[in-house]
Amino acid sequence: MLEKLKELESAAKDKIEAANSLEELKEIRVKILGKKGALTGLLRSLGDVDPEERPVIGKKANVLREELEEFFKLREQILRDAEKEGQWEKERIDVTLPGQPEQIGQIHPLNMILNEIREIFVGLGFQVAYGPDIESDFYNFEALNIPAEHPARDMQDSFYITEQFLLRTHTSPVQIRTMKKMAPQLPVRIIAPGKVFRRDDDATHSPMFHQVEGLAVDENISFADLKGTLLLFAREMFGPDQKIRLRPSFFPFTEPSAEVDISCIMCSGEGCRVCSNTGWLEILGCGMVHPRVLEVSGYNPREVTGFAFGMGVERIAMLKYGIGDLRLFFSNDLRFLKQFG
Ligand code: 2NM
Repeated sequence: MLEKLKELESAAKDKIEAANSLEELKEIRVKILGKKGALTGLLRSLGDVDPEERPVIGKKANVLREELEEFFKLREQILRDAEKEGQWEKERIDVTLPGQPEQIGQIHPLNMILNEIREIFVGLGFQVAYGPDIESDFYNFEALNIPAEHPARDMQDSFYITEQFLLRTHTSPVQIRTMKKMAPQLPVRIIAPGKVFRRDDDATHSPMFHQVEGLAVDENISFADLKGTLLLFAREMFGPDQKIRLRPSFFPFTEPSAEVDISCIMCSGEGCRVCSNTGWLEILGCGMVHPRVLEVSGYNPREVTGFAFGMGVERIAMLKYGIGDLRLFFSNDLRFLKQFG
């Protein structure tokens, strides 16, 4: 019996020492000190022992139990400390590691172009004006001399909110609002940049795109002023050797009206794929403000005249950066956007 106790003692101590986790230690404890554990079993079989030896062996067994309890406690403390240490180690922040570089963005290519356009016209004395994206039928069409039968007024071509309100199809309503506010003060020199909306969707048309429209109203504003302003714009935007060409056109809100071409920026007018061998690229529309438009805006068309123009920001950006699909501007693909840093 004594032998058995000795064996149990050394085996138990070895096992406790070898336990590598609190869980393992718990299992060992059950196997030794539990109800069906080795030491418990030994104590139960005390009845088989010689009555004289019983108190001695009983005492030894109890001392061993206490000793083992102490052993378990010690090992448990060691394992607990180790576990905590491991957790700290895992959570420790190494302040000497290099930092994560901050992903800072950059100006969107459309805003880069818009900034350039704005700077050019601000340099010519124009101010920047804004207006709402949702417009009334009056500001978007009526005041601009666009008759009720005009196709732009059709549901097929514009986004209506109600019968009377729609997403603006151009930024011209901003010009009307500004003139109405300023009249009869002179001069008016504004550009109106912003989002516009039309029911169009392909590689060169998006249902939402950006326009910059310009307007100058004063005494004696002539078509020559318009042409000079646009030539200067073309030179500042596309280079000092730029030429422009005006072709007669039609807009309900200007008379006369013209389309403006610049000499092709790919081939300098030689003729290439980009300009369909014409040597010219269309970049904007313009004209002298229609007398009716001046009138509804509070100016006397017998006393003042004005010129106006409008351009698509996406189209200018596509030409200047050589981009083939306008939808790239709105897909938020960083591989595309990062090329303009
Ligand atoms: C264009 C072309 C020609 C234009 C006209 C006006 C207003 F309000 F003064 F009548 N604003 N913008 C205009 C004229 C716009 O875009 C192609």
